[in-house]
Amino acid sequence: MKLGLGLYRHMLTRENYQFARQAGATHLVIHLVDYFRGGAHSKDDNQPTGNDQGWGLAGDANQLWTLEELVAIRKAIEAEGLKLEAIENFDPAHWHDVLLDGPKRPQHIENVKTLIRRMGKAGIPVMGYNFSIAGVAGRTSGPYARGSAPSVGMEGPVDTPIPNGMVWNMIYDPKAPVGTLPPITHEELWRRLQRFLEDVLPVAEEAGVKLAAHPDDPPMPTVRGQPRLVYQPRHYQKLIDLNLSPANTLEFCIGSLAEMTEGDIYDVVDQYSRQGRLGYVHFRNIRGKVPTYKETFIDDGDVDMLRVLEILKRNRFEGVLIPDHTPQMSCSAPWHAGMAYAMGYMKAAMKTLGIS
Ligand SMILES: [Mn+2]
Repeated sequence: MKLGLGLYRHMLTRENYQFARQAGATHLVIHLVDYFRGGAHSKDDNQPTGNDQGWGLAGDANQLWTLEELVAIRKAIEAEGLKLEAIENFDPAHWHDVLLDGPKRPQHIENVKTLIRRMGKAGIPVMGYNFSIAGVAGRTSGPYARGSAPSVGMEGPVDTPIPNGMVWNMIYDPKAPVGTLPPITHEELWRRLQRFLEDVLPVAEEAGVKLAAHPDDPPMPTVRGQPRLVYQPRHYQKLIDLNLSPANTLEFCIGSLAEMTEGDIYDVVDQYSRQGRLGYVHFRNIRGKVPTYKETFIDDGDVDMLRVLEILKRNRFEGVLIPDHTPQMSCSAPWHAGMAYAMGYMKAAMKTLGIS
């Protein structure tokens, strides 16, 4: 097992690569979608929650991530002694009609295939994604964690409809006609996922890239009037069984799984790690269940993280663990301090269990 750190787009700097290495990381997971562009949250916040308008504007629909930029980022990361393990999340600008089954779907499937081929060429082995209409919406932020540390959570369901031109909590068309997205059924959303996997997984296999699916965050049956796919642990089995390609893997989020109302988190970790289908792991702790839960410091939630690690070890998980999100700490570098705390805990836990 390997220790990694996740960095948002605006954090892809030499200083942050060095910070990750200093905190014990050997691997990085990076975001190329900018969740902080023109939205309600500033870059200082580093914990996007957004409002009814989501995180803000999606990227440039006509500009896919280029092979050159992917290679340049990988090299800059390697220059600081780290490996680039994964990119997390597609930009809604590039694939919104895959999620929405809209008129641009053929072009958007080609976009996804192109991005995966470029990742393969650039030597980036995993693509994390979240097949969701509402995306990470409906969370609140506040002084929820130990010592009044700012954190995120949920305080009841959010069912405000999604405006036209928005998907996955980002605006891809600011000029869309006034109105809201019509609701669809759970079955329809599963059908869209199945088509996506059938179209893209053969390309991923050929490119040597694994797709890794994040569960719904927050894991509610519906958010903003739209269905969710993986809001109970058993839905992950359905996702794996939909397509037997070895490139069909999971971005296994302990936090989101523990927020779900069904299942025992240790059984869930055992069930999926035993099948060898974990792409990488979000190693995060929480307190409570949907629709009222809070993200906590890694040692302070409902989940015994050492026990989770023990199960992953027993089932021979060889991939990367990252802290996902953490509460922010009261100092001049709130995000970095929170991450350094989680990384130190994870490093010590791994050492205790004899994981190198
Ligand atoms: Mn996660």
